[in-house]
Amino acid sequence: MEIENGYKCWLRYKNVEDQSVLSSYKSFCRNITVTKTSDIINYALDELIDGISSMCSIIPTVTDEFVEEAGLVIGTGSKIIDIVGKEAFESLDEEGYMIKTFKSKIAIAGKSDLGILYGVFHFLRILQSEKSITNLDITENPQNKIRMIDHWDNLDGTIERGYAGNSIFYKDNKVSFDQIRIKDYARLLSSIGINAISLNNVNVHENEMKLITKTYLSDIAKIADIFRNYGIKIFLSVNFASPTYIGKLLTSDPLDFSVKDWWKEKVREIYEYIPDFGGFLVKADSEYTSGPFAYGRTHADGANTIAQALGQFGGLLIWRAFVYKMQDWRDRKTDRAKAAYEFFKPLDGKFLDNVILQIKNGPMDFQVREPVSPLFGAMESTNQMLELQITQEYTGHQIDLCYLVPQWKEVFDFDTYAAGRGSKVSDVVSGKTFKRPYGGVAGVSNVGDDPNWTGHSLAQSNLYGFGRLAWNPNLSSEDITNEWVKLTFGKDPVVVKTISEMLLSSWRIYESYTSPLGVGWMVNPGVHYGPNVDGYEYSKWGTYHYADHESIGVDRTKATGTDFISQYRPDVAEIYESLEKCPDELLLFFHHVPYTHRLKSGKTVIQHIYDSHFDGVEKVIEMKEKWIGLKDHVDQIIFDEVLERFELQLKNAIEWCDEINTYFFRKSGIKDRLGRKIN
Ligand code: GCV
Repeated sequence: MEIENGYKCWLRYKNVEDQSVLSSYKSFCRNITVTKTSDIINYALDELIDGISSMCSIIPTVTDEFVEEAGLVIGTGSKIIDIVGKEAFESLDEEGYMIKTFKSKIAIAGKSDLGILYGVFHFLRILQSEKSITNLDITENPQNKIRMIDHWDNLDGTIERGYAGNSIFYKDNKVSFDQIRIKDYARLLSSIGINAISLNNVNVHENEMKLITKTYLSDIAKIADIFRNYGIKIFLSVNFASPTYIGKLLTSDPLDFSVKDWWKEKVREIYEYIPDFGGFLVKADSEYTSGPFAYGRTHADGANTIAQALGQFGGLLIWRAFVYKMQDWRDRKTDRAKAAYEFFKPLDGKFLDNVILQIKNGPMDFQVREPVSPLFGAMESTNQMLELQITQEYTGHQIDLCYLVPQWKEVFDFDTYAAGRGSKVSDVVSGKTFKRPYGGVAGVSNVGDDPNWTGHSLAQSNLYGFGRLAWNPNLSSEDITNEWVKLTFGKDPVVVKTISEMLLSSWRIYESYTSPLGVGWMVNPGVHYGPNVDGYEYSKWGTYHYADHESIGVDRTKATGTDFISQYRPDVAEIYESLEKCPDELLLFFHHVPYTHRLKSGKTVIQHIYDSHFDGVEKVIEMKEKWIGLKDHVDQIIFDEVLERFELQLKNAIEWCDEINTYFFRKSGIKDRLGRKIN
């Protein structure tokens, strides 16, 4: 038997166990008719044949002609349209697909090759779940045009905020990759609908700046060749000051004609190597990166110059809104949370149509709990993309289990009121709310060269869930979770129930021992793992909790605080402004309150801090025990390696509990109502 170490992730294609299901699969899958050929279709076909032979132990015959016998029919054209119905087919988007059973045939139809590939992956997902295929009638269109993975990989092979080994693209300042591995990565990403990938860190250091030079472009083009077969376009992060650093110009001023020409020429050169190049991703004027401010220009000036160059070839410019300034911890009026809105809102309508503003989900920085950024929906005439962090920087380093789909769902479902009630973030970023030409979702990758891709095997669920939500943000957390567990571990009900429950509760468990009531930032500086209550308190980063002996939290109200709250639309602002209405989990993000303040839960703030930390430790113990109960149900390697991580997680949770509870007991002098041991 093959030893499973997690490499195949959710594309394991295990033998179908249910015999009646298997015999139905065999009869439908024995013949495949393909009505079209292209590279993408050939790869789709390979995947289908591999999947079917592995799951059903038959090798299907493939023809390009319609046959009388039962079988799968894949592609486009009149005979397929007859099966799926003309009207329904016409209504498909460019990347959409239909899967329909008609008598003894199943058609997988799409308008484009990519749509057909996505349809094939969906069909394989159905087979993997051992569901009936006798009556399929599925129509799917992606809700977001751009569904992107952002790698923070450096040329030396390290990964910024990477917790699963080194880069799969670079080593020792060279592009260096295993073709099979990249192909498998492309398969994994395409199977969840990803269609764009940025290949390097948004912090573009000296070496990585040269990725857009001849020295590296032919190698980057080789990576693009692999991803292209799976419908994934390549993007690169570039340094705003490239004209000066690699072009040797005297300036990188975006309004200077030599700079404009330099970008045009650079882009032209890139398209010679990669004709379908996606575009650039830019982090400018942020955390010491170069940007337009150095030349007295705005971010719109900066973005438009580069976008114009890309526009000649249909390329996109993704510009990050993660811009803020360093500050003085003594200054309680300046508020980092306000920065992105203050910089970008006045620029609404000033960006070219191929610029997309990429906004982190929260106004600070991927904390365990933050409110949704008020910038979503604030810019009606600007394309917007949501940036999520799949890699677990503040959420446990892929040591602690923290499944982020429930967090992301809250973000997608958040009502911005941007165009009245019901203007969800998902509709703003898809472009629907303001009828924008572009929009989508990007996730910072959690992948490295560890055998199982993500370090913690269960962290694969975050990558999977990200892709599924980027395709359709209306899917429920429960459905995505269930789907992932079954594809990865099989149908065993004990496994499905246990792992699903574990995943679905894990974010709140992590929150309970690390970030009470939305406070955030009580982590070890730089590392962002493990407790350090005052680690960021007296720093320049704008990341404070303001705890004293009586009270804690950041007053961001209009009445008495930084007035961050006014950046939200009035219906939202009213809720956050009011102590009574503000949800408990965000209380300390928005308000500075005494430890004795009573929450909606009925507990005081201090008692909540004590309880949630003790409770967090208990819950981690329970998760670990439940995992041990799965010993004979999951693959040995995966079992051992996850158990090891649970042991580390427990140590971490105990550390957090002891340090946080002790800190606040010493600070406040208020005893735990339940008299538990606090040092
Ligand atoms: C890529 C945070 C992280 C940095 C990251 C930055 C960003 O500050 O700690 O590692 O840099 O966000 O998103 O640009």
